[in-house]
Amino acid sequence: MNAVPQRGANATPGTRLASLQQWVDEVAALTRPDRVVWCDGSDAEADTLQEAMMADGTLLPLNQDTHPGCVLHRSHPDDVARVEHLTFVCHERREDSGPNNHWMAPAEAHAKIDALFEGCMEGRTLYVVPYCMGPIDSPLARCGVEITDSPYVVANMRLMTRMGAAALARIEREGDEGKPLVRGLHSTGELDPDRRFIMHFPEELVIKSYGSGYGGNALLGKKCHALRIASHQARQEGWLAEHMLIVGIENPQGEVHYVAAAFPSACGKTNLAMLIPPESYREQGWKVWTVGDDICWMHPGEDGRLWAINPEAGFFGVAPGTSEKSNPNALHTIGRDTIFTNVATTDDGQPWWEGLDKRVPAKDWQGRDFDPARGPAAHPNSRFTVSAKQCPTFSAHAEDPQGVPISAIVFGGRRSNLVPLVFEARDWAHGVLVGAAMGSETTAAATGAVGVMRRDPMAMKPFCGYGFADYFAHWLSFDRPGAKLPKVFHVNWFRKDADGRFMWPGFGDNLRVLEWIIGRVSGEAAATESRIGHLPTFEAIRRDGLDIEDGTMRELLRVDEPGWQAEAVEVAAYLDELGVPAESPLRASLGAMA
Ligand code: SAT
Ligand code: MN
Repeated sequence: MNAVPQRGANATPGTRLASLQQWVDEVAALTRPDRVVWCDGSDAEADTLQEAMMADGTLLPLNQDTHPGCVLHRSHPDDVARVEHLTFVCHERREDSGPNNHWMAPAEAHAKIDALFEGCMEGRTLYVVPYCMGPIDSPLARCGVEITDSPYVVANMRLMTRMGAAALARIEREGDEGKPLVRGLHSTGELDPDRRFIMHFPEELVIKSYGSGYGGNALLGKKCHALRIASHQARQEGWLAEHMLIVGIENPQGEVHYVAAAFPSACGKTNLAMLIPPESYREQGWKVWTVGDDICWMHPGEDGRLWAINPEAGFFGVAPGTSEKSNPNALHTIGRDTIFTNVATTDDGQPWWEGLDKRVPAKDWQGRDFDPARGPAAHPNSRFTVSAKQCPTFSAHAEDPQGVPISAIVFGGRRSNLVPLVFEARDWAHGVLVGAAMGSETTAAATGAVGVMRRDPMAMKPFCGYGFADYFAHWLSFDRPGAKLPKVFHVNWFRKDADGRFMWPGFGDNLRVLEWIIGRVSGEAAATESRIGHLPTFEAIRRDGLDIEDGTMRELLRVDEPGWQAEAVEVAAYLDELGVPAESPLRASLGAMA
């Protein structure tokens, strides 16, 4: 056994940061790889990695005439999604992880997963991936290092983060200043669902992930670092790490308002982040700019406003349902230099998924001849990984080191009844309550019953790195003298009529609702009061060029009093479940609603 292997011939020479070098050496001694490669993020390195993955079948070619630079990865069929039941948040004290997380004592968790890591990289290469979450020169950005034995993970991290030499330089500089670093260790292991764990140690800023190569389990910069670990750091340092898209809305006067929005999965987050205005709005000069589609870090600025960055550099989006109608910007974005995972293919080697178009695919996501009797051709959670820079609406300010100022925070869910198209919270505490009470009905995309309401506070249920009661208290703490907080709203694009038809067209027409929201921020848009907050007046949402009857619009903006009283009872019970104390301002806000 060679305890500490030599670095590979074509590897960069490691780091001058002794603590980092020591950790990498320790991990190499535990996992026993054949080679250690320090990733520099260069094109040459990416090309070499891609060639090797093409040669061993990790990546498959796609039609280069129609999709230049695009490749296909087929994962193990048992490794296609995040695994919440195997995901642990290991604070020293169980109560710090809250009822919203699976917990294991840190010592036990380390012992359990380290036993799996022992010798797991024999015959493999250990890649050291230094990365920066956020623009490389941003004071709001945070760095990490992921060690992985998966070249597919390296290729994805290169698109999703600022990875390589520049990140390592920042890490070394910050190391000199004694700043902390997030360390993540990942191995695909045997891809055996019985030997799989995703462990987080917030107090140590450590992540350990074994047995999965899937995005949210394996690209440790994403949910593991940028949400679970970062939410814990943010609480300590006075900022917010949120599961939110960031979008800039430009009005005909050329003013841009930035909106951050949280939705549970299957509510069209990526579509909203890349919205194309309806024709009549386009003619007037309205524009929508994409800053991020999944994660938002917000810091209070010296001016009292919240300033936000997107910590990611790319999109890891769900392919099925993406089409010329639902999201032309996304389709354009993924026309080149994209990694597709678990999509189907046409007979001429183009990527294909349900909802794309009317063609019939040749091969399904597992590479078998397509047979509709076996279910969808593309896996329902099939994905594209692509650089955000390729998005036609990518904001010119997305990489501003100071971030963008947030005018409004929007919460939303899929609710077929009760919840109006849009309402505005009365104040910050009420807004936090609206986020805490967020819920969505399950869709066919997830396993289990369809149409069941699941609460998912701020869309953070699987991602909050500490207990929800403490998380809400942290949110409430931003309301302090001098703060100029964004207004908080709730939207619901998914109301259905008695015949089960959607009442609101959604997609680009959602800009009509965003127009009212930013109108409220600038003090121009009209509202009426209700027990659930401020609602648009009947005329306040523009309907020019839209075929919606008055009665439908009235229903979309109606407050169903008995229905909301019943909802308030359920929310109170949910807050009890999460351990929200009786004296929390959330309780008073809820009282005003009931
Ligand atoms: O499944 S991931 O966590 O990788 C992506 C997502 O759920 O947004
Ligand atoms: Mn997400």
